[in-house]
Amino acid sequence: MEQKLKELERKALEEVRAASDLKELNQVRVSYLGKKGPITEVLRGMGKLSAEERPKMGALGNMIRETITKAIENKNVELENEAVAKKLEAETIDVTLPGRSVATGNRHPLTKIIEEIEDLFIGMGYKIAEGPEVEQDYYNFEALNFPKGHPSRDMQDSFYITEEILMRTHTSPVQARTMKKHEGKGPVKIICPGKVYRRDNDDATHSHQFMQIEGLVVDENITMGDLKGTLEVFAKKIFGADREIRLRPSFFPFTEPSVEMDISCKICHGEGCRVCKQTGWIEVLGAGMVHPNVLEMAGFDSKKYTGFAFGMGPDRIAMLKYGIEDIRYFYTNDIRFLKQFAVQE
Ligand code: 2NL
Repeated sequence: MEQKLKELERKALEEVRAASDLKELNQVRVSYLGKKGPITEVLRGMGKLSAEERPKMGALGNMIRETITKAIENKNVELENEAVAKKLEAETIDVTLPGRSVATGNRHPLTKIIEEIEDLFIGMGYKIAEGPEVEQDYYNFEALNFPKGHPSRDMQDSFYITEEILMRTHTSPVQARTMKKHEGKGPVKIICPGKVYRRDNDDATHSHQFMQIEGLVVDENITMGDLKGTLEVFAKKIFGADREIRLRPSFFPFTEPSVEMDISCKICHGEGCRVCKQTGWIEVLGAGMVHPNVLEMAGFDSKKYTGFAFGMGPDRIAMLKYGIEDIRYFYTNDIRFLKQFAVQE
């Protein structure tokens, strides 16, 4: 009996050792340690043994059971550790691999310029005003002192929808509308950015749709000095602190007096070059003191109130600032062009 038990122990331990996974190990446990297992079966024959032998065999049987149980427990831990190690290995992340880059867009150069100008004027207490692109003749021309017979009122120069309705040719109607809303009371201090439309044949410097930003201040005691100081701050912020400005007399129907502002040429510092057409100066915007007729039509007392206004084309500003040679680049969505403005955000 002793030999049979020892043989069983040897075989069981051998099978435990050979088990390659938890399922196989469990089968070994069931087959050797179960109630109907071979050890119980052998010990059942103890009745035939002498009273002396019986407890010895019983003790041996229990010892063998314990040895096998221990072996199974150890093997169990071993197999579990192995399974965890295998899983860890399968799920390893190589943190040294290069990351997948995320494709990002960037702001359009015109948006950049417009937001930069907006930020500057918001910092000086201006509000942003917007209005319709499909506009009445009254706000686009009449309320701005554009006389009947002015060439910009020609069918050839504007996109008319009816006799009285057209695509706005400037953002000035937004200013006329905003002034009217103030019901004769200042101050008005606004910046109007937006799309405008002209009946032009597109080329390197003309586009039938482009951008405009206008500014308007109406209050008591507003002078040409306020206009000049404001324009100087603008020019130095957008084009650089080393730029000079120059105001030249000009004409616009809605301002009197009217001026045009030039900035000193950065390329030649006033010497004269191709960019500034040998003059040392580059034209940037138009401006002036709001015409009394415009103030009166908008409901302001022109004896009490004065104001200044200015208007510029962000397309032109961006072309000057970034050295862009063709206005059509802004509107043809060539990603190679647009991507050049992705940096320095
Ligand atoms: C230019 C010139 C200018 C204005 C726009 C304006 C608006 C009102 C009253 C008076 Cl409601 N003026 N706007 C004044 C002077 C010049 O724009 O060459 N823009 C590209």
